[in-house]
Amino acid sequence: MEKGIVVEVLGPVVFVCRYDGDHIAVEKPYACSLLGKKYRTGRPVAGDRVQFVIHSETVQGRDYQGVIQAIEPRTSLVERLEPGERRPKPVVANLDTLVVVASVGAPPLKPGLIDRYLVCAHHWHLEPLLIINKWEQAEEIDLLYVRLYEALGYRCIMASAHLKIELDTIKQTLEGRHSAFLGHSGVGKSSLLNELFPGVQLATGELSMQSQRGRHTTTASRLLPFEHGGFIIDTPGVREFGITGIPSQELSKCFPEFEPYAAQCRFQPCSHTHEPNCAVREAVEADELAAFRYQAYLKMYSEIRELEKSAY
Ligand SMILES: Nc1nc2c(ncn2[C@@H]2O[C@H](COP(=O)(O)OP(=O)(O)OP(=O)(O)O)[C@@H](O)[C@H]2O)c(=O)[nH]1
Ligand SMILES: [Mg+2]
Ligand SMILES: [Zn+2]
Repeated sequence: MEKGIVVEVLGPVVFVCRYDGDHIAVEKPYACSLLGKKYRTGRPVAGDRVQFVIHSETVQGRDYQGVIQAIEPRTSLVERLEPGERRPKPVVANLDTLVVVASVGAPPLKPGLIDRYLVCAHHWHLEPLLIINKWEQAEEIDLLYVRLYEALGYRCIMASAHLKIELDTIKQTLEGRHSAFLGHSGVGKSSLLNELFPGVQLATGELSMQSQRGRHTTTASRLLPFEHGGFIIDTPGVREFGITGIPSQELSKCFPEFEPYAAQCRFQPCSHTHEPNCAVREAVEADELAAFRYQAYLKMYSEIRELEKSAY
């Protein structure tokens, strides 16, 4: 039996490199098959640690070089709900750092989406990092948002894949870490990774002229190992990110700036939506808390409540 890490999943084929917990072997990944529905965690995703047996066989006309025997327990799992879906879609596992990639210009900076990823990072105790790409197109409003996130304690790197700005900072920050690039389609996740990992040629896409949105160029997550340890996983971009797996009463803990106020609410617990003498709402009204963050909270809260109600 070998220990490995899942670098990519393409349909029924799970690509695995050997991994001793420290170093990912520099090798062509083994194309592995799955043992039916035998895994408690469901299907493996990029970042999963697995046990596999190296063994050649042909199944349904496909050549495999191994079989996955078990998926090891996950330390974290980023999952999302697609619009209209009920079942969460797992995206990546076992991160220690969640990198939210956004862009300015096209697609424009979307704080509402950034906040969803930040919530996810807090829930799983992942270190958040914000990368704002295409910074050569930044306008005043973009800098304003960056300053707000920085004031909340989030580290922001303003970068440009095209002009090769801040690429060394990104590399130095993420080397040795287990991270993934998550964000809206078309912000330049794959473009940045092509610059950070010479020799890797991820597909990158044009923005559609009509909508100025990304076109979902990346369709499967792909793990890229650093030479001296750690990795970054490229993930397919989204248009929306439905929160899943976070109970409504835990949501406000994922907004760290609410915490000092939440302790002073009259009702405990307080949902900070309608209760009288809610210190969080009062702080928003007094401009002590950023209104856009509170709006993001309310939106996510009502979405989660809807799901919770319909689950009964
Ligand atoms: N102006 C500008 N354009 C960039 C920059 N980086 C990437 N782009 C362009 O943005 C578009 C989308 O880039 P991708 O790397 O495919 O974006 P992505 O985030 O991987 O998109 P998905 O795979 O769909 O999630 C391409 O046309 C890139 O050339 C940049 O720094 N500045
Ligand atoms: Mg991509
Ligand atoms: Zn409250």
